[in-house]
Amino acid sequence: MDLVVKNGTIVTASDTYQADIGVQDERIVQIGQGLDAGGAARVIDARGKYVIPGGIDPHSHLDTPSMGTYMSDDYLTGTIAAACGGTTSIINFCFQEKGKSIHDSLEHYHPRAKGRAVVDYGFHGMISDYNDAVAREITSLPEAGVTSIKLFMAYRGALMVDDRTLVQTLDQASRAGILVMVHAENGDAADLMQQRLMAEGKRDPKYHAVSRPPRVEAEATGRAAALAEVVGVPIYFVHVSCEEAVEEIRRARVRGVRAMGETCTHYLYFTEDDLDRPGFEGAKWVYTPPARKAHQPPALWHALANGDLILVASDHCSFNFKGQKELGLGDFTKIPNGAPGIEERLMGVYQGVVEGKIGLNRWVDLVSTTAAKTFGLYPRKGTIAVGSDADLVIWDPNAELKVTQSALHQNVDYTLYEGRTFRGVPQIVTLRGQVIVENRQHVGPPGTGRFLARTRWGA
Ligand code: DUC
Ligand code: ZN
Ligand code: ZN
Repeated sequence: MDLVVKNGTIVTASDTYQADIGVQDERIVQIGQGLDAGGAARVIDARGKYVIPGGIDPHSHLDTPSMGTYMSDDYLTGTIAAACGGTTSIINFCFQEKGKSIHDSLEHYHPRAKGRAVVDYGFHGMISDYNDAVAREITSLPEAGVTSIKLFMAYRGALMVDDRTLVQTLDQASRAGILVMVHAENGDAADLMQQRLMAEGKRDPKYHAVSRPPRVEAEATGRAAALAEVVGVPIYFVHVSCEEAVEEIRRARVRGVRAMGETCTHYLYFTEDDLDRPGFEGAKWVYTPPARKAHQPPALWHALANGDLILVASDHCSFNFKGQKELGLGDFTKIPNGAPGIEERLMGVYQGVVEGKIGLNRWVDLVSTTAAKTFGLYPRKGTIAVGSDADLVIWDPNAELKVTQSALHQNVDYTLYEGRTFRGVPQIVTLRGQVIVENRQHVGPPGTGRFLARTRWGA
């Protein structure tokens, strides 16, 4: 055997039990009590620890241009941070440049990831310049291993698509086994509010939240869900930030629509008050949809516990405070939208277990299993079973980490969680049986990650 993990408590989305795990040729080949570790190349003693399937982050942005600047994490730094946080697979958005096809964007991103990423990676298509040619090429994406695509209902005059484009894409994509992901905010309303606030001299980061209140998100969520219902197809809502949007998803589901929503770690922790931190510091919390009022994080935890929301992604989208967030000094509409969080995600959601908001198995479901099932990776990823890839996290439930920017691995000059202590820390991480993190440090060369060709929705 290449690796035996002994004495740990295996936690999957459905079960918690004590057993050893045997790994050979990148896969789990045995699970049982008292496995013979004799002759194994490596033995990990996981006594007193949880052994969970590697985290799957289905929403990250690396090495991508945005709002006149460039994200600070590339496929090396971003995936090292992911690995150190217990994530062994990511699905990254491939930005479609104006005048280029979606296949062009895949060709652009493949060499950026290959030889650099240290965890496995897949790609989402992303439509930012819709035209007939793009419409025609959508159906061929699964042949390239890409079975999901994102559309924007926000960012009027830039990325926003109209309802015609949305219904057309929903129709075409779903017939090809592609899941449509939607950034649901009413772009016209947000645009008008931005203009009004700027004209009134309201230019500070805190007005980011004022310009796109919950109803802006809920309106688009309800509309997109209704259009998915009319077309008779599933729909996936990225970065759900508020109970009003959750309510629209729930209503759609009650009507029989296959509407799915993710939230992101930062929506579980931060509020509009963070956008109003002294000086310009609030710019660190400018992500879209924005941080909400204080009653929203508990409502989102509740939605995760009861199944109204199906998973937690990072929406990792890192810009340095110095020189990048500062582009929006004096004009909140120019602050690059996004925040880092790829490393903090598993620990951030685990605090819900520590605090009794969710159970241990639900945690695994939220950070790994459901993403694998939703995005065509299960059961190769997202569980601990014979035949699955040996992506394992040895999780110490008693260790604590005081989060500081310097204690993390992402290439950005801040963390939203500075000074917080997380209980429950990933200690050792394996990718297909190879140890890539030990004592919270990345070990091994760049390029251990492989492209994940994903199966079609519903396959
Ligand atoms: N949407 C994202 O998913 N990430 C960054 C900004 C945005 O609008
Ligand atoms: Zn978005
Ligand atoms: Zn995003």
